[in-house]
Amino acid sequence: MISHSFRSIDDPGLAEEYLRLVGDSDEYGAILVVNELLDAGVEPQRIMMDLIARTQARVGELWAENVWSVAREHAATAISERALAAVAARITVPPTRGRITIACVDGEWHALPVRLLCEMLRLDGWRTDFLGASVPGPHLVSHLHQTGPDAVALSCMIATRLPRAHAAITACRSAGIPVIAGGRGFGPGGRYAQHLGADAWAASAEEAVRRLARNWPPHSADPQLSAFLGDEEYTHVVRHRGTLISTAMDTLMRTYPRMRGYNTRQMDATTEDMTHIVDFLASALYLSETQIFTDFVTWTAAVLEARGVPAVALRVGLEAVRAQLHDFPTAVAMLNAGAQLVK
Ligand code: B12
Repeated sequence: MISHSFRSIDDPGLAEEYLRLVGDSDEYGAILVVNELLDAGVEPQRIMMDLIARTQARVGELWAENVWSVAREHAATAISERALAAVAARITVPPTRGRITIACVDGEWHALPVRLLCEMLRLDGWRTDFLGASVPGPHLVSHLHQTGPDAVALSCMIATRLPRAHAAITACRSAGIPVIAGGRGFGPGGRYAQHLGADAWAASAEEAVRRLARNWPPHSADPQLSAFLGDEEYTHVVRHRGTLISTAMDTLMRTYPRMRGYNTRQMDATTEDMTHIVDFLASALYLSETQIFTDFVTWTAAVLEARGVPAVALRVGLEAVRAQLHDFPTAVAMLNAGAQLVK
């Protein structure tokens, strides 16, 4: 039953009510709120950024804190996608600026942040080609050859995808198309984006709109293109990824007795955590950036704590990977730096 009527994005209670609706799988109610705001003359950009995007960030926190289940997060995200589509469907802006291809890097499934970006750019007069989640590099490049855009907007929300992001950035720039990068995977202030050769980076869709509206294409130096930054340590970790994970699981089983009582779901979650340890380590090695790994450890420790998993489990997991990499000093140093963060 709908008992409210919202007329401004700053209305008291709007954020909580909208979060309640998406958390209750009330798609009808959420879309009604969005339509009410549009009817009251609220700018669509404000609805997208201040309501839909902000709510999604809150959904992520609730999931990380173990207050909301994965299923509830998925349901809420599906409603956010529908609410965004409802806003987009109400407004048509003729393209006046240029054409931009928008895609997530290979293996990156967070499509909603770039969908928000896509709609914000469309409202600013760009013609957008939205390719969505996980676009393999070669397919992205053939799309560019077919459509000849003025820019590529590439999203990476999880740092494990950075090596793929690098290959994609290199391929786009080799095809003569400048790249704007974004998403939290590119690190604080987007510093990994620059390292990987992107022409520009923006923290948010609003910033990207401003960045692309002025001074585009950028006058970047001729790129020193190299599709690969990894060294011997990175190559070893990637090549032996499966063994590193399975051996670490065996070691955990021996050295962390509590695991012997795990049910299938707990075993799956532990395998996923071990997989993340190895994948974030590989990315950190690829970019020679210890912070990629330490940020991951800090985040994982908080997520595990919220789920009642003691810190010692993560420490033992890090140790189980380190024991297999004693001939690789950079990897060992990164694993040690991570272990120091786990109290
Ligand atoms: C929904 C969601 C998912 C959904 C995505 C569905 C979809 N259709 O998008 C699914 C279930 C697939 C998912 C999966 C995973 N997720 Co997730 N997810 C989220 C969640 C809750 C919301 C994402 C979102 O829509 N955010 C809202 C937008 C608006 O966020 P935003 O970052 O501010 O977006 C802006 C900028 O990033 C920027 N931007 C983004 N891309 C680009 C690109 C360009 C070119 C530019 C200029 C700007 C730009 O513009 C956006 C708009 O302003 C976040 C939590 C969060 N706080 O974001 C976690 C989150 C991103 N996920 C996380 C994780 C860990 C995962 C998984 C690894 C979980 C797992 N165990 O499997 C997988 C990884 C999947 C993969 N390989 O991609 C973590 C990442 C933590 C970390 N260490 O990096 C987060 C932060 C959750 C958390 N609090 O811990 N996830």
